[in-house]
Amino acid sequence: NFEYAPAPESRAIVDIKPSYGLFIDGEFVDGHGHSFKTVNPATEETLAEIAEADDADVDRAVKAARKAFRGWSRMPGKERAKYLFRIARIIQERSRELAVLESIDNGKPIKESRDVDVPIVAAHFFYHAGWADKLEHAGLGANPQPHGVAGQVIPWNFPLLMLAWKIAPALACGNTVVLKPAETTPLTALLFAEICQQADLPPGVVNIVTGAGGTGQALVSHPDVDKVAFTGSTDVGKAIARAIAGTDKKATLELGGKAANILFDDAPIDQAVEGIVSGIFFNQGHVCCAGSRLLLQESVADEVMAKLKRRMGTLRIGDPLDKNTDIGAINSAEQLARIRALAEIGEDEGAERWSPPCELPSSGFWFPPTVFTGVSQAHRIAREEIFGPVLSVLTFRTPAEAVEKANNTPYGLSAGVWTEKGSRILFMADRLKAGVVWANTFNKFDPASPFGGYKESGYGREGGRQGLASYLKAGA
Ligand code: TXE
Repeated sequence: NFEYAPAPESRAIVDIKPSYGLFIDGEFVDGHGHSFKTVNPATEETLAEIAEADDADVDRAVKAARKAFRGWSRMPGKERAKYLFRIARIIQERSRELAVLESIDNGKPIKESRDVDVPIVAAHFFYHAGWADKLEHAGLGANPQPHGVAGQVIPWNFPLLMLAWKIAPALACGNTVVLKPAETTPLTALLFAEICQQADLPPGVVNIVTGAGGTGQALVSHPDVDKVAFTGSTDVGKAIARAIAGTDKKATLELGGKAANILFDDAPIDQAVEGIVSGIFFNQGHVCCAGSRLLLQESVADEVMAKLKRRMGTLRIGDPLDKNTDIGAINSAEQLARIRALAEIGEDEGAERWSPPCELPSSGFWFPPTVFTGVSQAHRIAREEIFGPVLSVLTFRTPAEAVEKANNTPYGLSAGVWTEKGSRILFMADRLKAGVVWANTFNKFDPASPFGGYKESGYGREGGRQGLASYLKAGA
């Protein structure tokens, strides 16, 4: 089921430079440190050489953000709104370019970057532009104030979307930003920097420092950063919490997940199978809220598994720029190694592994859609975030058992419930320890809906009024 259909015309609409500097104080500047390469995960081709910001570069960026804070925070909200609306419109105008670049650097299918990521990115800027002159309604008193300089570190799974989740509310509230994109996906953040220039955003309001974990560490622990926002692994989230302990920095951490997608016997099964498939295979499963555990009511388990396997057999894996592709490339060799290792552990622990027959490209990083049955709660593939296209299936008999199994994880980011019974949706939503519970759908996002976790999935909310409040201090 694999057809390789390169789309050179798509590749041609992006202008990837051989090397990139840092974006500080409204300009691209050279870093003092080393550089690193970003590669196309579908081909392993080097795309560009990227500056690695060292401590002095991070300090320069924080100083630029501090200098810009004075003017930006005092600017009337309706003026800040104009800049955010302008950025949102430019994102729409340059949406094809952004989508293609995102797919090239990240490996995700173009139909996802084009129809999901980039439209939601624009929606985030529009939504927060609307808030910029209405902050007195954020629920924090008549005159809430921004924190100051926000140091933001984001992952590689939704490079532009995570940037929008972080930058749009920060700017709407009058903060200035230094953002570090992930080392494997810096290109769209650097294109966003160009968009800031195009929108005439005052210099220093947004600064982009590229680099790996060391750059992120220097940023979050910089003494002049007032607010830290991080999305990434639970281990790094805990390290950041330790690094800023004892300071007065505010922090929001959005970490891993191991969501249960729970299917009851009265569910609309065909619709549910679509939700299960997109729940785990969307974005190659590189999704913190992915429905990576499927909980099936025993009486329908065989029927669902038969339909699920048939549907998995129709998924097309391959060139991210082919608009028919359903599953693109795994973002990096490191992530592929992690997925492979956990899948092997699943087999060693006795679960049954199945993938549809599929041919994988010979270069690049690929993993077939995979399902494990016969999984018990003790198995590592039922407990640890795999962050790849791998689904672990468990069964249950009663709603209470489903709740117990769904909550039996250190994480608490999301869950899905499939049932025709409204009362059962309420029963489950009330008991599931998850920041979001979807009913008869999965992976739905809206800028007005707060998103965030319980337990080791982190703290704080992004999106909606609650997300906005995390960028404000209570006022008079
Ligand atoms: O994450 P890291 P990795 C999970 C997922 C994945 C695993 C590892 O399970 O398999 O994490 O991915 C920066 N101080 N998630 O290694 O390292 C880093 O440069 C400050 C879930 O890529 O957490 C990057 O910009 N920053 C997740 C960002 O943190 C540091 C999304 C995330 O990278 C740092 C990604 C440090 N000490 C991975 N070390 C989700 N919640 O969606 C690294 N970074």
